[in-house]
Amino acid sequence: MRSLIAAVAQMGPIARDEPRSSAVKRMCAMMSESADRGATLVVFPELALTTFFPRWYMKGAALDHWFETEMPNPAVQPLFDLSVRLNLTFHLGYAELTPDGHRFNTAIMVECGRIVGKYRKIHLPGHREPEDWRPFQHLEKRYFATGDLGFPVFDAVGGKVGMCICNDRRWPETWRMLGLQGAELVALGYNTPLHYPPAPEHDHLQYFHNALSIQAGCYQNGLWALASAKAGCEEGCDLIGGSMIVAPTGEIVAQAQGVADEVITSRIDLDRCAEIRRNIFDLAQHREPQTYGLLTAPTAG
Ligand code: CDT
Repeated sequence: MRSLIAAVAQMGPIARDEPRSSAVKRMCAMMSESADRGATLVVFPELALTTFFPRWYMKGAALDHWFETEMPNPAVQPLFDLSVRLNLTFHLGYAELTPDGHRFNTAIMVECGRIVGKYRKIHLPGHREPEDWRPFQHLEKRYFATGDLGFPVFDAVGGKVGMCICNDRRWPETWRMLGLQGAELVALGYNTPLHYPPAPEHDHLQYFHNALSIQAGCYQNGLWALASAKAGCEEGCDLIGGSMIVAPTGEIVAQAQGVADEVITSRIDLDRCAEIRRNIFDLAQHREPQTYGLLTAPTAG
């Protein structure tokens, strides 16, 4: 049995003027709680160091303010140091500005103070130009480039690990790309507004669609997911909670109850992936890729 106790650390809102030091302090408290509960892995949300800034239109230095130009850096060093002291692996989402000026919505996995995995978000939601009719913007398409690292799967916590970020979880291709490479555990963070301005008639389905996407991804690929929300009313915008740990059978085994900072944990047996992978979703046996050509045909437009 290859098993560990894993934690998901959901975060409540981060105010626009809340410094990174405050977010890091909150994360350190949840990292300690995770270790106290026996966890050796903790997953933090997407863009966990700041408020969800794509809800505002900005340029120049005002935009640069939200990005990290190096990782680690002095603001996040306490997280790296504490994880070494507690002997705990962690997942962190942040906005990345590369030395050559590219911007990505990024997640890293850090083991013993060392970055062992890195992912840059591929499915960027929202819009490029500011749209005045919206109650809040969602300018990810403007502020981030499409991730250029593919869907890496790497060794961590004694198994094969992959990552995706927020909107990626809604796309079956994300999970299948990770599943095909043998991922046994997927860490993901999200910032999902309760209100979807282009189709408000779906607002009441936000929690359902979150769970549906993650549970389907796990079941159809026989892997675990650790999904961490930034939740609650952030600068007047309600973000869903519902952080969860999902088994390879698609069952939710732990779930956050509120929309504030909250740690959930579960024991995770990586060998349970075989329950699905050796049976109904034995990908090597039962896929029919020669019939799936359309899936990789270029998109129109
Ligand atoms: N952060 C992120 O990717 N949020 C999206 C919101 C979709 S509406 C623009 C999500 O898929 O949850």
